[in-house]
Amino acid sequence: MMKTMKPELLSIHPDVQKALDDGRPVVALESTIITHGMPFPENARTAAEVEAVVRDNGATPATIAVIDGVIKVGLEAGALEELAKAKDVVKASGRDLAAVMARGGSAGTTVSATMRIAALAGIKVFATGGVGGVHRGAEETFDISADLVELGRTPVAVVCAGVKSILDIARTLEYLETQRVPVIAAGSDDFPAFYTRSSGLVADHRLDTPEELARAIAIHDALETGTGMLIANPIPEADALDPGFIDRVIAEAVSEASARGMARKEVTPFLLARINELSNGKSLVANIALVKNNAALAARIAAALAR
Ligand code: PSU
Ligand code: MN
Repeated sequence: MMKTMKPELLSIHPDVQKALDDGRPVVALESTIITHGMPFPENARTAAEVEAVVRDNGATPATIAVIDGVIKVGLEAGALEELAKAKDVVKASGRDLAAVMARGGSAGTTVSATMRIAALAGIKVFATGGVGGVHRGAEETFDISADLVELGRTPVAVVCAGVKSILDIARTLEYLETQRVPVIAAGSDDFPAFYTRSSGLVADHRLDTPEELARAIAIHDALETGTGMLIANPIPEADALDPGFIDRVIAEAVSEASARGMARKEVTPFLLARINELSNGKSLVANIALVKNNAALAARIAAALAR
């Protein structure tokens, strides 16, 4: 499996390694959501709670990050807390890993980097909040997340709550179609929009149970297309935000970002922080709820896959 990554570069936590060796379910978790997606201390609390949700639903959590030049698959509680507090960590997509590791640095891993590492470690299911996508105005800025490219070439199933309307959702779905990435809504006809249960766009496919989703992953794997899968799990009804309210907040944040000339990897963290401020923390509460909801579904899918 790990052909080129020596243990001194990629270290798998013994609990995770044992679960993998025994064929028990494992769920990968990203860390940019901790380092750049949420403020301290909510980020630290959420990271620990998400791991607990994965365990409660029958799987072993493997939070992935780079610590002092080493990729960690599965973090100790102390390391998670330190990462959540740290100010000098890099937001690493897959392309950033080599340079950060070469200088012994630390990084939160985005969806693209976490997928790559999960694939190396042999983990098939990954839970997050939202994936990156095609940004609004991408025809001018060319801002398309590396997450989408990775989904097109790394066979890991990513459970998310759809795509935020900081992005151009329709174009994001077009890109995923071109990249041959199956997009499946869990228990819904519509593709969800992160803070709300519907983006107004119909999802390509709907499957209703963890067992069906696991079957789809197994079949997709057998097809050997090499692509990932996007499983879009709508935010629970009780936690969803009012669409009119959050749309106004997002529009304001997006226009501030472009007025300030935000570009490249700064765009998404800036928007998330601004949306949290402009919504008086409501977006963060919703974000935490949907991540836990995704962690629970991912654990159930991983459990079904292991059976
Ligand atoms: N969306 C969120 N929270 C996040 C991110 C996206 O609601 O924390 C992070 C994820 O790690 C995702 C990354 O992979 O942002 C995408 O960044 P970019 O748009 O720069 O590709
Ligand atoms: Mn970008």
